[in-house]
Amino acid sequence: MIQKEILKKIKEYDTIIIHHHVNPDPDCIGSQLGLKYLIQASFPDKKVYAVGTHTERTKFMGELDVVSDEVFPEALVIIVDVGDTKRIDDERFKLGKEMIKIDHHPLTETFCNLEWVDTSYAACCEMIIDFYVQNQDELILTNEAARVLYAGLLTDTGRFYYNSVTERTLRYGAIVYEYDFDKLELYSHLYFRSVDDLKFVGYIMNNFEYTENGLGYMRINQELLDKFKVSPDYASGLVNTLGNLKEIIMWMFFTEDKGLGKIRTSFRSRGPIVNKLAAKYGGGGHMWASGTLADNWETVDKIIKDADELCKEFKKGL
Ligand SMILES: [Mn+2]
Repeated sequence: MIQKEILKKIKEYDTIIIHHHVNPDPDCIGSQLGLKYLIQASFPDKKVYAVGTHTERTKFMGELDVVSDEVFPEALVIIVDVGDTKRIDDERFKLGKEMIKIDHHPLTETFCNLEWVDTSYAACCEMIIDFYVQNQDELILTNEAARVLYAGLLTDTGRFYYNSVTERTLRYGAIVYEYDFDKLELYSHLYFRSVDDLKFVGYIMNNFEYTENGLGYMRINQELLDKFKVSPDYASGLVNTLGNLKEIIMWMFFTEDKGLGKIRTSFRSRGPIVNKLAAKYGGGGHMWASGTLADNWETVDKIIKDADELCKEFKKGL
């Protein structure tokens, strides 16, 4: 069983470095820190580091570590919630002695000694909980681990709502929920928003565009971000504002990100499969939820055209 093989490998190393993907979401940080806390509590002599950069949305989850280059060559590197090398935060992952990947996205690239890739998990945090469950006799789950793992489960499943949720997801949710952490405090970080933020949502509701084929989309440029004083992080996280609409089967958000010098693109769907389209433009993800970074607004126009075509084809097939 791969969960046991991974534990065996962890036991062989004194130093473990865990990496997440660029622009990490709560599931990504939850699985990274959850795994770190789990290993640390179970093997206090090991040095376990979580590297990379936080986003505004994930800072509340816990501190990340600063690790110098010399630490890598003797370390076991574990990569969570990301399938391809170009999306891994902190490229020093390559310097590790051995690498393990734990991911619930469709497989696009194989580059580790040990890869646990399984799309049947609704969240990478569900995989980390499974890793704990399968090795319960040797691992200690703490309150702080349970807290971040629960955060990842909530966000990657839309609070246990998406069709990726299984009976296992709910059971594993119950396992971590039982632990002693402040649920209200957690929700306040994940779900509370400001009046400015809400007004921005109102603007989206009044100004998104949609086609007769069932494609809905919103373009959010820098001017708009400045006007409503919201970050690209927050804005792109609002993509599901266009979900659950009778007329719309696929919905997308295009958000300018000055820091990245690109336009963040999110694809969501309850019909056409979107990850192939994301891959065509250099991205990837799940069948009904994926994303990419577009270079400019001309590329955005092309993506909209392709997406609309996909919707049209899909409707023909119904
Ligand atoms: Mn995830």
